[in-house]
Amino acid sequence: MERSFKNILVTGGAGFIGSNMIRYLLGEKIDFEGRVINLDLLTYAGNLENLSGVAEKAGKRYVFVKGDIRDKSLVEEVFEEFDVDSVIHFAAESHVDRSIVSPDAFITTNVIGTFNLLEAAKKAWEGKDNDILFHHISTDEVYGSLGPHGYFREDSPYDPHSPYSASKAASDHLVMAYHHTYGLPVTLSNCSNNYGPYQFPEKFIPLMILNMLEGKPLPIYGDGKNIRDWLYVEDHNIAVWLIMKKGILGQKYNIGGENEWENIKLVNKLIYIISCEAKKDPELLKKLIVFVKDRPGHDRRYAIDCGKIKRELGWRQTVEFEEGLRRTVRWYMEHMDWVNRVRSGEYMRWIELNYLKR
Ligand code: NAD
Ligand code: TDX
Repeated sequence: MERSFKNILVTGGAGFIGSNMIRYLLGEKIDFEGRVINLDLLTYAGNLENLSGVAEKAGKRYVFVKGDIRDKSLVEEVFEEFDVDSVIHFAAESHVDRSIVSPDAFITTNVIGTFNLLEAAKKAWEGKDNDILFHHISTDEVYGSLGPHGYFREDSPYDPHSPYSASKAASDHLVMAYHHTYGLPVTLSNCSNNYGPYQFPEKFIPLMILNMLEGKPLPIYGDGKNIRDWLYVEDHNIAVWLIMKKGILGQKYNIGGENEWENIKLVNKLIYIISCEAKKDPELLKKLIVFVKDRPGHDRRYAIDCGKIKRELGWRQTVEFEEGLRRTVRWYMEHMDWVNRVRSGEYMRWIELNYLKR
């Protein structure tokens, strides 16, 4: 039997994956007619422009609340006011490099924030047993680093290496503990590296695209042979929705691209695509590559075994990598005004003026 929901609380819905998820939830492609409540603090990574057009089109089916998941009473209020029956918890500090420089917000948002949401869900849902669900969004990084062989499976041991992945691992454990101890209906997914429109330009793919378009250096950490498994963001959203509808309570599902790339090979692929899409000389783009000091504790390889979600829920990746990269490159080329606003902080100032903190 499939679950159905009326009021889905999406945390971090103004970020990269969360905003793509909200477009998906309120779009034509799925069988959801309820309401989405987007709770987001609008940190440097959260941008309401990522949802432009959504509120107007969705009418009463979309509500935005500017707020902090670290604020326990606010989180409880949101559950009560909007009769929340399900949560898709994206909100997090998400950039590994930032977690190395200043880990504090990673601990407070990713760990305490998740704890507050679990407590609020437990309180709000006591006595209810139908179609309620807390879905926690996590990452493959909790499993640590792989050598040249092998894959992360759902039963791989946790071995996080950065303050970011350690904070995500802690939140995963809390989510599972609330299921085992209190019977809270939860599901959890661990996904590999996402790419696509609206990704903040600090992350590898948008950073490389923009630096190529602007003729800036392309900084490659270490020897450039670290490997990531890339998935188009919409395929992540499709997987999350399948888990929410049909996933087994208390279980986790790995989601991955089955698409491993060494960083340096990926940069060369992007050079090829940008030379076609933006009519740039590939030889000049190659000259922009600079090998820089490695990230401390840099994980060597991530690779996901996503056999479980394929077998049990019938999920498949739908966007082939070159097609996804071309779409992404075109999106950034057509949205340079967005890029300039999120990079300059202009948008943040605008938000301060236009949204009163609750
Ligand atoms: P993002 O950094 O683009 O967005 C995070 C969002 O959370 C932003 O809108 C931000 O304003 C909001 N936020 C941050 N702190 C908050 C707080 N205290 N209260 C309320 N809102 C807050 O991140 P993303 O790349 O979209 O990642 C979303 C989730 O997916 C994260 O949990 C991340 O760990 C996970 N994930 C990301 C990837 C990836 O490749 N990007 C892969 C696997 C899992
Ligand atoms: O300038 C760079 N140069 C470089 O070589 C940057 C920003 C990154 N890199 C390397 C580091 C990684 O090997 O590229 C790879 C990808 O880096 P990020 O985009 O920072 O991603 P990663 O560290 O792999 O983490 C991402 O995937 C898992 C997301 O940021 C996390 O939120 C997610 O959980």
